[in-house]
Amino acid sequence: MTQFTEGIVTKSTGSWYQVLDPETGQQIRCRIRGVFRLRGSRTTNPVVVGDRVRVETGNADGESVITEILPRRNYIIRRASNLSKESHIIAANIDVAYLVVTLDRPVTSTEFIDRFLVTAEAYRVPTVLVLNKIDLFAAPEYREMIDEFIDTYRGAGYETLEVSATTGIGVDDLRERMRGKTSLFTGHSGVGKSTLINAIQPGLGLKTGAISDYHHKGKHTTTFSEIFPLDGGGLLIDTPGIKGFGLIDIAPDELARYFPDLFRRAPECQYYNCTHTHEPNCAVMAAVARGEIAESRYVSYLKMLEDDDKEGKYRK
Ligand SMILES: Nc1nc2c(ncn2[C@@H]2O[C@H](COP(=O)(O)OP(=O)(O)O)[C@@H](O)[C@H]2O)c(=O)[nH]1
Ligand SMILES: [Mg+2]
Ligand SMILES: [Zn+2]
Repeated sequence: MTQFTEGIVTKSTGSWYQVLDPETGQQIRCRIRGVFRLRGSRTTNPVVVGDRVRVETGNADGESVITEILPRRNYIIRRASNLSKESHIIAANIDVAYLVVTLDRPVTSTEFIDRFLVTAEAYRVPTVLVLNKIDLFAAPEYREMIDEFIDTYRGAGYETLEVSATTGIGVDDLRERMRGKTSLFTGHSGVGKSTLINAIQPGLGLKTGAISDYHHKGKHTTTFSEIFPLDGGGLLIDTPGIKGFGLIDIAPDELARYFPDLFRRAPECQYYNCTHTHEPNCAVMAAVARGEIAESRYVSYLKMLEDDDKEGKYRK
């Protein structure tokens, strides 16, 4: 007999989907109806992890089918690849995104971080920065570099946590924060997302290090985002490493609004439509000159505007 259930998509491979029934804890293997493929034509993936969906089970052929996607509260979207016009939604219905970054091995550039933060602002996803591998920077000569990083992002209004997945610094705190919430882990390949998740919830046994790095080097990544229910309540989304972060649907005259540290100053600019690039009496440029806005943040802003000029690369 055909029945309907509501659930959360916990894995999406493109050809089949896994849906968690929160009431029974059961994972249901599903297909989707072709109609979703058409409707989501601009994104490479119509159904994403974190989606709340309706599922039809108990069909005569034994196959469960996702029949409806409930409206998304928010999501993280990026350009599918450098030259592509298509977009890719990483996950939906996120309480907190944890952007895992490292200052070395690998280096996470401030431009990458700022691109992610702009998207998260635009699509209303609260983001916390997780500075992992802090154990590599225990020597006093690194303190200044770390403080500068933390000041930059705290100054912009973002919580920034110092963490070491391998020595356990900050892991209990993270686990507590994630209780009862849907959390997303994202960042470059190799920053320690899987190691961190294994530390937060021992027993998951996610692959880490060389093996997963190898997969991420290919043109087409062979791994997919996946959600893990947490023992303390809540859901954790692990994502494959991302190399770049192409912006989607953000117009140049809107861009500054997604830099909270810049936008705070904009009302004091002489011109209401100031682009903060060349105008006289620009309060944003003045704040950068006084060191009240981190230079790296302003440089990211300019680069994103510039990319936009070039054939609208990061728009549309
Ligand atoms: N020194 C140090 N190494 C770490 C830390 N976290 C992860 N690693 C190492 O970084 C490599 C990549 O980790 P992995 O979890 O696979 O990264 P992912 O690609 O982001 O999932 C592995 O060799 C880990 O052992 C950390 O806090 N400190
Ligand atoms: Mg990993
Ligand atoms: Zn201005």
